[in-house]
Amino acid sequence: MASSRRAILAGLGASLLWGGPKTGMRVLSSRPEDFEMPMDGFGSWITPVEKFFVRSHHYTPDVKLRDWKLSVVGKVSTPLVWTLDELKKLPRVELVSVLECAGNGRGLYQPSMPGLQWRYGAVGNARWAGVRLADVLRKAGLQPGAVEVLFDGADVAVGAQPEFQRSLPLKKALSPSTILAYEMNGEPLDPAHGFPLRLVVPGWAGDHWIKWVMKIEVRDTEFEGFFMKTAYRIPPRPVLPGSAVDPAQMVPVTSLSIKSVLASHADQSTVAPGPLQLTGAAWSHAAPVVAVEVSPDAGRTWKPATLGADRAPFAWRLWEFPWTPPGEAFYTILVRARNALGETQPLEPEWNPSGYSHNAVQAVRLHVTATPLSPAASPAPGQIVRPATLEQSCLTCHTLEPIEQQRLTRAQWEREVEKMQRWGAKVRPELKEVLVDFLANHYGVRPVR
Ligand code: HEC
Ligand SMILES: Nc1nc2c(c(=O)[nH]1)N[C@H]1C(S)=C(S)[C@@H](COP(=O)(O)O)O[C@H]1N2
Ligand SMILES: [Mo]
Repeated sequence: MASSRRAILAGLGASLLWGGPKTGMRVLSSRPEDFEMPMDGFGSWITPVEKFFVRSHHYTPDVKLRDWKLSVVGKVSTPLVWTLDELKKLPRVELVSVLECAGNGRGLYQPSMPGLQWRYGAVGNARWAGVRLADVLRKAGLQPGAVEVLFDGADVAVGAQPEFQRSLPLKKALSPSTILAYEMNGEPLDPAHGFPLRLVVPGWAGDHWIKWVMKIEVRDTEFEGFFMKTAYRIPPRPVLPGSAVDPAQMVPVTSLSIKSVLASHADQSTVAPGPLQLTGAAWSHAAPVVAVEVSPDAGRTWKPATLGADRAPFAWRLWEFPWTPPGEAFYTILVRARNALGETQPLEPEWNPSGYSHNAVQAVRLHVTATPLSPAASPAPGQIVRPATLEQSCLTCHTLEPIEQQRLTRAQWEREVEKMQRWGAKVRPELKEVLVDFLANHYGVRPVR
């Protein structure tokens, strides 16, 4: 597939898309595009495309429909090569589902680990329309011995970075809710979200939702690529925070965890006495959310929130909780959700080496007072003088954004620089120390609260 994909990319020379951040989004990287949904995105049941988070390991490919075809190959009796119009002749399926990145909440873990520092907004809820993957596979005819289905998108790796390719076990691929979507919220997919075709795997973490799908390969052996065997894995049981775990000892992140977010009020904010409306969203995997509970007193008492009327099997549920603080005080408000299996959220995050699946109960501390303190003057931001080696070695494939959000120890920075060197970063050996010192001094570990 690499050859036909490269042929498409060759047609556009170096003009890869750079859509740029959308209003209100938190930019974790402008290129590759990694944008986090602002907290007000939790205010509507369907997340508008302009607010929907974007997570891309490579640059966004500029796929032209006239060049695009879907091929289905491997352990099938009739390999297929289809245009989008041909694909659209299969029955149309629509569903509303949450899409959440496995790394959502990584920035909340202590100790901190390298990776994009997502907080709450690497998640959204959209209406997807397309065809069942099972219908496509049936047209091609599965051969005996098929065990999994591998997907390849039109995006290409940056430098020597591993290619983003992932597989689904056959059972999940054949699930009636697994679809190849060509529409999001009633419109053709946006380029950042996988135009013209993406995989939708309701209930499973976002890394399974392959964008810009061009090739589907039915396999009789397990795919061993980097994004299956090294990335997106989690220890089967919680480990000592900060420890390293061999990927072979870990299992793939599959189902989402039960989770709720309080979005209406920011942590450590100040409000005047009087009635408040606390609101947010809650979601789970295949088992629906049945309750959201709020504790306005740091966990002593819990009361049910009211769930919104909009619901669908894999969608999030909005919730609201009217609350009048009983007096001026500093309140710690906790929120937790429960699903139909009785699963609920842990009070404390369970650390894992890559910072996946964060679903600990969120605490929002509110200062209720009629006489707010005037905010302390924030210290003038120190002018950071960047060594020339940073520009030359690091700011060629991406900007400073993915670097400056990290809080890593010197040893972690050294490993990060070496990883980038393997991907193609050119670091002069005599300047490596200077570079690592700079990174550790400016983007070092956060002070513990
Ligand atoms: C050959 C291109 C290239 C160069 C040069 C490069 N990077 Fe990267 N880097 C990438 C790509 C691509 C990503 C995004 C990876 C992803 O999202 O999966 C990335 C991501 C990162 C991240 C986010 C965390 C992670 O590991 O994904 C950090 C931190 C980072 N780079 C640091 C650096 C530093 C420091 C340098 C200079 C020594 C550097 N990069 C040079 C390609 C490069
Ligand atoms: N081809 C391709 N598909 C991809 C990715 C990617 O980098 N390349 N990122 C995955 C990850 S990790 C996530 S969380 C979702 C994000 O989808 P979104 O950008 O539409 O929100 O896409 C997935 N599909
Ligand atoms: Mo993700």
